[in-house]
Amino acid sequence: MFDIEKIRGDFPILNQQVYGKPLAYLDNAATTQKPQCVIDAVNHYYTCDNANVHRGVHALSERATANYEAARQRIASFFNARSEREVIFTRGTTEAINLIASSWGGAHIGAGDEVLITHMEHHSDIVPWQMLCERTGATLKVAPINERGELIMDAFEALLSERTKIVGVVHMSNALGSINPVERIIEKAHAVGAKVLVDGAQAAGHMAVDVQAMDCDFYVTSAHKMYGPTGIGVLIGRESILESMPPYQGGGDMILTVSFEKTEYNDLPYKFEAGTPHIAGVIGFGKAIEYIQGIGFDVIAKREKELLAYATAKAEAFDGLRQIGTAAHKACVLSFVLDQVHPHDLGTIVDREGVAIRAGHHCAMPVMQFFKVPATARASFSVYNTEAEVDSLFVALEKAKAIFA
Ligand code: 7TS
Repeated sequence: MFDIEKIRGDFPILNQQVYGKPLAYLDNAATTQKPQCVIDAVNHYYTCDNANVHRGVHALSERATANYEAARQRIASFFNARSEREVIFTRGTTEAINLIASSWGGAHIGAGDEVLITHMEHHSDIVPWQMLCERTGATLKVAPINERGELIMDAFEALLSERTKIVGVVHMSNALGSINPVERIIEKAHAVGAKVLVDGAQAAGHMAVDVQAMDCDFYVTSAHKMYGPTGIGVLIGRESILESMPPYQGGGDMILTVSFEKTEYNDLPYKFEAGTPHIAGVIGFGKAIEYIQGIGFDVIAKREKELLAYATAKAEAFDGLRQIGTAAHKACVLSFVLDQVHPHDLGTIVDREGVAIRAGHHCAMPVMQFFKVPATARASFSVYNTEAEVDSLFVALEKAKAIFA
């Protein structure tokens, strides 16, 4: 049985007022809130176990290392990685994509090669590829989207050729909510010999991801969008590919031996984890995954689908509101513009009503350019949200409309 009061009780931050109004936190695509168990896990690490990992001989370091590696195991099994060797901790999605573009791209991309992305990528799946192309003389190709905010598959396939070396595709768009047919994309890309990186920053907290079934080469995501801490994320890569890649950064922990003549790199996954990692973050990430598993994606997805349907029906009935992103297959995101009200003004007015949304380009400026809007207002939902919070949003929108009428 789904017990919303129990779930909301897990998130202490939700129980507060802003400007004298109950908080309605509808900015989950930017970052989700953290349940008490994640806060406690981070707190416990610093209170009882704080020590560096992989190097100490003392009890605290052994405990810290055991908890750090247990989190890796949990995350490996959550994403169905082939082994923990495929699970590399990064600062987040952004760093993971930069790691691939720099390390894999640096080794495999040259003049005349092509990198293929889509028009709905987040800047973090655009700019690292632009930097790579600038460095190597490769070309960045962009697969188009339609007016609903869906990838045009025929056009995507037509852009694939033996020149395509890697495809970067977002699993779920943060600006539109569109969910891409990643399995089909991967199958088509592999048919021309291209590798595929899937940006799972938005998707991984909302749906089960099985990297083996998906058959992606790289899957990347951020813990903070799945109830975990900020500053920590993961790159799951195919072991054979990771083995062939040079390290991204040099330093401690990523080596076996160092001399001035020759340095021997460490095995996977440590080869890509230079320096003292975000130990508390990893432990908190592991706990966040445990929290998700405790509720289950069947429950989470059903609840979030209900919320999106409820909000979408209200949006359709709202005079002067234009939705940006109406894909047949979408989740959790209601992006929109209101006649005569700039999204930033909208964001500020609804904030005064206790409703937290995001207004802006959502680090997806090409999406804004496609829809010919400077920005959108975006409400994004999580399992702990309620229909009453959606109602608060629409009451606040009515106020904004009245102010600007
Ligand atoms: N990719 C997608 C699809 C995203 O939504 C984001 C963050 C990133 C990559 C980057 O993740 P990071 O954890 O490395 O920053 N998206 C958003 C958002 O929509 N609002 O704030 C951050």
